[in-house]
Amino acid sequence: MIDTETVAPERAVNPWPRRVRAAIAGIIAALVALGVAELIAGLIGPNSSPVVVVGGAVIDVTPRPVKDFAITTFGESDKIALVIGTLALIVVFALAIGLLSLRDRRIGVAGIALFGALGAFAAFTRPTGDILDTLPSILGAVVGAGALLLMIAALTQPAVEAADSDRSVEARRSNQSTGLLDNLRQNLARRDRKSTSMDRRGFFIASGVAAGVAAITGSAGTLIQRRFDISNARAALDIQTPADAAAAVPAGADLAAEVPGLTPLFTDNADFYRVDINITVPQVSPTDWSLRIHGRVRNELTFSLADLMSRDDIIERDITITCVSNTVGGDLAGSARWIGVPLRNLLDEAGVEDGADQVLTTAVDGFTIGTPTEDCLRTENAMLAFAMNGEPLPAEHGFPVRMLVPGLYGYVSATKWIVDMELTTFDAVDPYWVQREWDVTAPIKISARIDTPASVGVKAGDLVIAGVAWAQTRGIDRVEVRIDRGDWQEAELAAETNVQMWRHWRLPWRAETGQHTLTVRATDQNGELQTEERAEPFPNGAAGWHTLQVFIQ
Ligand SMILES: Nc1nc2c(c(=O)[nH]1)N[C@H]1C(S)=C(S)[C@@H](COP(=O)(O)O)O[C@H]1N2
Ligand SMILES: [Mo]
Repeated sequence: MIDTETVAPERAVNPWPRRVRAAIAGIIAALVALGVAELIAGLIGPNSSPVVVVGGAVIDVTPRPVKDFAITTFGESDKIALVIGTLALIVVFALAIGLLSLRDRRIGVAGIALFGALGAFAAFTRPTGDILDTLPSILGAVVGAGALLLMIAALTQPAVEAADSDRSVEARRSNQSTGLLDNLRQNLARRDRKSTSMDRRGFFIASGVAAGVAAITGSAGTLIQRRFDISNARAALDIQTPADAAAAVPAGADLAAEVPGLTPLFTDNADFYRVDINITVPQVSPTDWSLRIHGRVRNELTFSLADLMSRDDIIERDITITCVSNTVGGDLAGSARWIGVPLRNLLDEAGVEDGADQVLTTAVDGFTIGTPTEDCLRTENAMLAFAMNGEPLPAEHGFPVRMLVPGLYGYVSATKWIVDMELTTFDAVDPYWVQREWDVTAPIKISARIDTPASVGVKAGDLVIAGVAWAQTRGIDRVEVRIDRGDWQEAELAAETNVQMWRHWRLPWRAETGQHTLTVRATDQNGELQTEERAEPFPNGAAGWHTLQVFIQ
């Protein structure tokens, strides 16, 4: 950095010009503010951390095309990308605040106050926010501003006064006798001689202490926040296979062992795609959890987790779920063995009133989903699930309870961390994504994906083209593959697990060296052929045939 402000002698002595130190002061002040805020958030609750609330607010107001871009570009890492982007912005602002403070420290304080106000506003306006949640941002900003003032003072004050109290007392005394002007002259002379080394030392002490405060408060906050972690409570839950267990997977349904590169029939929990609006994973205590069913019902009901888990109508089913943001050939789909309570039974107990056409569910993250009441009542295996592949639901996938309605995209059916179910109408309320212009109802479209061979690095010879196809609730009837400009060839369909699961398919291929184009299309059991016409995910799911360019060596 080029420094034009400092005088030549200082530059000669000090390798870090004043502006650089001011910028560092800005960054350290920001870290102090964030550290203190994390500590307070540790006392109040993780949903009051400024990083979390500001990130959440940013996600909420991000225009749809940007959000789509983030989900498809960064995939699972969209949240990490957001956090890194936010931190980069904070660093730039903090640098600017430090530099401007050198000119006028009121600007610096105003800058930090603005940040604090933003954090407090975001915390208060979060769906789950209240006035207490503004404290981390406010207190963080106050302490951060104090740290900034101390560091900037060390940079700009005549250091000799601050450092040498004897002299300043003497100076004050002489003030009275010899007058202000003389004294000023003396001071300036001393400052010329000493300021360089002294303000350096003062600054290093001030910034070192501040950095220490940031580190201690930040790590203490992170440690304290661990007490909100539910992993122990989750591990303590005992998942039993219910009497109404999933049907055995038929022989020949799973081709993954025979075809390298093919997606497993069941997705490991650890590999399961995750899509939601949260930066951090909501932590819901299973003992505190309850679900209220209310609105246009005859009997308002409340269930605890124990209530649900001890029922005698529990089912276990294999279901593939899919995100509406999945692009053609994308991987925002996964299959699991779920255990839960049939939604129909719970709604019957509540007694749905006529005309209540929307089941509006709300989660702890404030997210809302609207599902047609008709689908909740009629779709086989629509459930409130509490287990996934033999374990309690992972925190990422909605622990302790989530909703599943086979055949509908996640944003209209798959409420994770669900706590509230209100029977209402579509006219009365728009849920989260509908407010952002996605379609009100969204059945999953017929899809087929080529998993293997890979686009590059494959040698000529006898290969297998294989993948998955899904059309939940209708089932897959046929998969066809076209190689280059050839005719459509019918692929071998693996045995069907059930109509709510995706299905493996494969086609042997004698591949010759060169570039080839592979295209796949599926037909569902209603006889409907997957449309060739391309559609983007917005507003109700991507469409079109998956096409893959492969280079055979
Ligand atoms: N509480 C909550 N539930 C949610 C969401 C969310 O943002 N918050 N996202 C939905 C969307 S868009 C999808 S595709 C599925 C994804 O479920 P998964 O992360 O378990 O794969 O969760 C749904 N349930
Ligand atoms: Mo989704």
